[in-house]
Amino acid sequence: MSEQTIEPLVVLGLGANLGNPLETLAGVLKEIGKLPQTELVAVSPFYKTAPVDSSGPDYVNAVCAVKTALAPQELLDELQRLENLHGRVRPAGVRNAPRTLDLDVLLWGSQTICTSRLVVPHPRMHERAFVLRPLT
Ligand code: A4P
Ligand code: MG
Repeated sequence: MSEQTIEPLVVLGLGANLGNPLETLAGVLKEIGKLPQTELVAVSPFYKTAPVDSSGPDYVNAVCAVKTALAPQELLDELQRLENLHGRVRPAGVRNAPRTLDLDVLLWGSQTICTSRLVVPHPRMHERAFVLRPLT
């Protein structure tokens, strides 16, 4: 029997409220689909949401599901590279600053991950309608 690796379903949260959020989310979904060893398997509708513990214009939020052979930290590196590519700025000392693009790892199959760079399931996802609505 040949050996087969079963990749867990990884769920990502996408959010933006600066620049052109619709264009950014559509563009980054294509880029996520082209990441190495990664397949984009599902995308939720896009939702317009009021900022929660944040400021600035309304957000556009969505979630997507991928299968990937990347390790969690490797996927996080790729996601942060895409955030930077789309002009993400992190002003020092401002929590939940408005942003051109935020990519969060919400779920990694049924795994829990707790490292200095990555906590999965995302600790605040269950409190946030802008995550839960696209997930359902
Ligand atoms: N990090 C740890 N765990 C993770 C994870 N599961 N996914 C670390 C991604 N990153 C994770 O992230 C800061 C650090 O968290 C990273 O360096 C990574 O190593 P960040 O993206 O710079 O900061 P952030 O996005 O402000 O933090 P976070 O925790 O993602 O914020 P929240 O809690 O998600 O809140 N309102 C609406 N309507 N829509 C939104 O999308 N987003 C936020 C951000 C607030 N209000 C919002 C929205
Ligand atoms: Mg984030």
